[in-house]
Amino acid sequence: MTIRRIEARRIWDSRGRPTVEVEVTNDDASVGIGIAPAGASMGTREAAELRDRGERFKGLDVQQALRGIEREIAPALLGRDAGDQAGIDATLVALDGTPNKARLGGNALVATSLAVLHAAAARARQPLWQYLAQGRSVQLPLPQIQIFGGGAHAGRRVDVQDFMVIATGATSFAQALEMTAEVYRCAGELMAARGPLAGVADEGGWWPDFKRNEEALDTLVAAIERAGFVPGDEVGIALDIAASEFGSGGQYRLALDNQQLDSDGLCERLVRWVERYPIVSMEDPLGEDDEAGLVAFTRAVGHRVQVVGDDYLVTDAQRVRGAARLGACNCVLIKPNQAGTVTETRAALEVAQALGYGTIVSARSGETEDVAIVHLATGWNAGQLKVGSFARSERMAKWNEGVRIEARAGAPGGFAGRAALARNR
Ligand code: 2PG
Ligand code: MG
Repeated sequence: MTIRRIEARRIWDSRGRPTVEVEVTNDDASVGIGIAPAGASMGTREAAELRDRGERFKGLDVQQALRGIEREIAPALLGRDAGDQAGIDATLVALDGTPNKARLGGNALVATSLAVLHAAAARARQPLWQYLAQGRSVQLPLPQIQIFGGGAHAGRRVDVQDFMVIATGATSFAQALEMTAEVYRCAGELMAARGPLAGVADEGGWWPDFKRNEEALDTLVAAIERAGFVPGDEVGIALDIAASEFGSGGQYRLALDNQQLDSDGLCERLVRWVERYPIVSMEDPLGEDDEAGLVAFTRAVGHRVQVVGDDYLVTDAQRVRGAARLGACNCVLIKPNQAGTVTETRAALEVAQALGYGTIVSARSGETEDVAIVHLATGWNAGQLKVGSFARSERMAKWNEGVRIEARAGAPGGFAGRAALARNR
């Protein structure tokens, strides 16, 4: 059974920006659709997006990426077997020919690669998660859900990017969402009570109308309690510091707190937060090039807190191996468009799992109705899933897909729960 048709088109993401969609049709008329998401806080080593530049849509149009798919990618893939994901992804990488996928574009490649994957699952007449699980016992992931959005997703209103919660007391995916829904609502009520409720940030979290970064943490703890949960025990805090966005060369500027910190200073500050607040997970605590800082932070708190590498590891198997040699982080954020193909994404995840690292499949701040990552997180048994907040349908579509998977058949292994959180032994 072979690929009969490949079509590429421009659609629009959750920020109203152009993005790439690819539709792959097999001989038997089964179809797969893949869509490229887009980040705002991006690691410098991510697969590069191909954007048109110029005046139109602030330079973000994707006509060149579409042309590359039509003229080069489609002719190379027609007649190939959609089930040969590794072979097809190797062709995509070779066709592009650059180390960072800049020529054909990481956006063109990831949309194509995901479309091929969907087409293969459709041909097998299986839900994507089941096609990926291949009979293995897999679990529904533990969700990490944003309550306040900050950093690059909220006009840098606060320095920290994601203030999230993890329902560590939940025993099912559905229950984790129920608990989070209450915390999200209570956080909104607290914001409204203390002044202007200024709307939501890019991923649907409440707009962070705070005077200090720690005020967000205090409010989050209050929201967890107001929702009737024990902070840390039933609902824990997860932060994405996204430190590369406010520092480089080991120097960091917390604009909201009007403080300049070096690597040790930021590390100490975050260790203090871990001691004072019910934090269970912290992502990108130091900048992507501050390897010594990441090692020091992991050494200090990695035994009790999950330390996640995003901008630092960019879903790259080689970089994950390097981090493990040094002892930096104990968990890897997995984003297909950072790698550029499904096969490279999976390689990063499998290397992380083999090294005893936790894994979190993650959406981007620019998303669509595409729900593929929920299936990747389940079928690959990643253990955790990060999608943004509990509002806006590009986010809710993904949470709802998890509810459907759980309600229909359920993953054979059940729900990953708090055991999925990584901690150094
Ligand atoms: C991140 C993501 C999602 P972006 O940093 O983890 O929150 O943001 O897609 O903008 O890189
Ligand atoms: Mg991040």
